[in-house]
Amino acid sequence: MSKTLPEDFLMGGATAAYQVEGATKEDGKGAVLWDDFLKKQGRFSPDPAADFYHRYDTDLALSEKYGVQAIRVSIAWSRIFPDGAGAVEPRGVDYYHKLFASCKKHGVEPFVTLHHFDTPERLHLAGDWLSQEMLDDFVAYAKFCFKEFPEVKYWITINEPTSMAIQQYTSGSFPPGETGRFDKTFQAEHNQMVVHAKIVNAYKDMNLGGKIGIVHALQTVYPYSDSKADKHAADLQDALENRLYLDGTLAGKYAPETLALVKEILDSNNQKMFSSTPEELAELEKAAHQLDFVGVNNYFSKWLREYHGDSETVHNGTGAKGSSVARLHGIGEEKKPDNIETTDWDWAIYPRGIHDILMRIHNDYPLVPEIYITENGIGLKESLPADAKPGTVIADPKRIDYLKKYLGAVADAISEGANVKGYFIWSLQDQFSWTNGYSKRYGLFFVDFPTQKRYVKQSAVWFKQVSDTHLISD
Ligand code: BGP
Repeated sequence: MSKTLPEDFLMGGATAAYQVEGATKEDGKGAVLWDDFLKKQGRFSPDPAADFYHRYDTDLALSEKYGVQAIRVSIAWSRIFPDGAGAVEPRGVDYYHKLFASCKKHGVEPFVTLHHFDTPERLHLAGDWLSQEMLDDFVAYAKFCFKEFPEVKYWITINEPTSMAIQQYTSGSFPPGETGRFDKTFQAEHNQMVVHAKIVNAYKDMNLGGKIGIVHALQTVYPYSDSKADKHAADLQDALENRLYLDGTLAGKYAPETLALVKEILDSNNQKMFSSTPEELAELEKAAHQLDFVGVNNYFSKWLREYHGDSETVHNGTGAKGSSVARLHGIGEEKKPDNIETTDWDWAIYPRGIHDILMRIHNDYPLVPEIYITENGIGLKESLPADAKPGTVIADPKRIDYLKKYLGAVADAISEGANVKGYFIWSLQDQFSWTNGYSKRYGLFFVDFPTQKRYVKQSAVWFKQVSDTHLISD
């Protein structure tokens, strides 16, 4: 049976500055935490990415043609303030004005993120989200953007604070690459929530008439079995990835049960609880009452079982199916039930997960008025057919199947009361992935990276049909 989406449901495509723009050394752009980290790793370069810095108009024209009504872009902080603070680079400011003008020309609404994993290098070296200097400079940069870009009507403060903190300090796949530091992870999460709250409150004081939200990675966590121990492992993992953050940003206060789970993780690892002040907690509470929307990034779900050994994580960054390992001391071990289908990167395809996380927000966090799916999609190994010509449409049935199931689950959540206003596919076009380089493709539009030519995928044709009709057919 086909499912229906509301008439005003927005269909969008998502990008992030560092993953699409390329031109990392052009027009005075300052260095970011990734530049050196990737160079030392020597696996892949962030240039040219999808060369969006020069080709945004082409991609926005494609968006217009294929029913993409909105686009998630992020501003690269270091294009505006190359050093994170101080002197402004006018060429960076000009670029974003031109990008937003092109959005307007093509009738594509920009949703603009202020920080999408790309901390300026100086501030990263100063301690990133653990440093007060970074937090202060981020507020100043945000206020600058609000004044400079009145054409933007939808702002997002931070993309995925938890996944950034976890990958920086627990699993080590993001710079600075530390592992097992739950204390730093939770402190960085708390700090990001506080600075997010300050920015929401400042934006509301400025009365600019737009909307402001935050984007969170919410991968649903389930127990592997019905045993008490597995259920507790799932609760601990959920506290680390979802609950602390949902409490802090959507309820404006941490529930005592959430804090008890966090403390249990830290105690098991002999690490200190994160610190907070009454002023910070008041800021969180105020912001939660003013937040316009929450963005949900959901790709997969996790199943947890009890585990008492040492922490061990192996990140599958190559698409070698079955190579991931995730066992955290004081939390649990990830183990998928046998019947769950996975991608080559071991991400569980489980549409029920997106439904369940939407219903959880709807039921447990009623303060937040609107929800957007700000990222969802499937990474695949795809290549250009040898006989491809301009106009060749690339077949990607697996993506269409994934999107049908996930969008269908979103439609179910809407019919059960969740106020979901739109859906952004990750990603608009193929782009650079932080830990997977160029081999994990997500786009509606195929990018032949050596030539930077774009080819339409069949999923884009399917997407346009959904955007035009609001019907998800079988
Ligand atoms: C999200 C990020 C995106 C994007 C996506 C896909 O966590 O916000 O920036 O990278 O995940 O992840 P990956 O590139 O690892 O497949």
